[in-house]
Amino acid sequence: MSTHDQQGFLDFAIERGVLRFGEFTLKSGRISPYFFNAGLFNSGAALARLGRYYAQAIADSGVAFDMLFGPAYKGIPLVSATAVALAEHHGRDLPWCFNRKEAKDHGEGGSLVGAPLSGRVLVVDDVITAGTAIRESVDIIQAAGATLAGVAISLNREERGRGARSAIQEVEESLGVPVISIATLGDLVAHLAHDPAQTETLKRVEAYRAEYGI
Ligand code: OMP
Repeated sequence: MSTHDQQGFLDFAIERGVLRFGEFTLKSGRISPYFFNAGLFNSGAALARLGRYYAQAIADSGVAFDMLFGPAYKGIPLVSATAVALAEHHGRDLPWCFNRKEAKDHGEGGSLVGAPLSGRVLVVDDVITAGTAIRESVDIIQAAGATLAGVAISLNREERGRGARSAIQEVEESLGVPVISIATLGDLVAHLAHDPAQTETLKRVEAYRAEYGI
């Protein structure tokens, strides 16, 4: 049973302009009536609060893991904020690391920064739509001889992946690990349904869900 506050998180994302409504072309080419831009949690207090939402969702999930990994670039502040919140609010001081996009050939070398990748690794990322980005993290973790324990994201868009199932289900089944999300498209629909001013947006989101949802 989840104890974290999905509706509070969505209010927070809308207030910060992170979650916007309009017309957006996704990485997959789909035209979406909403977009979640985690880069706009761009103040100290906003990032700290975001880290607490991630940490709570992770704690609620009960998933077992030994360390955290944030994929470059957007996963880097997310994983650091989550590591801080797990230590400060959940009594779990865990190692964490991130990758560089370009390998360095001098200085400390290597493409990983932070704690060495080992044991069961939880990936912290922003959004999964079609599941392309997450597969790169899996390659990095496996190349280091570590194991993927799961993936924690802000928003599960609950869209079909390459087949009939959702991209998240495909990731969960092909990789054999859970995907933890702070909020889902279902939570967003419930959120919009509570606000009479959002009737038109709700209609567009529901039409999009009918076309690309699961
Ligand atoms: P997939 O690789 O298709 O799973 O898409 C995930 C990536 O899409 C994210 O890491 C973002 O770069 C981007 N994205 C968002 O950030 N927010 C959204 O609401 C939708 C997308 C997207 O393009 O699908």
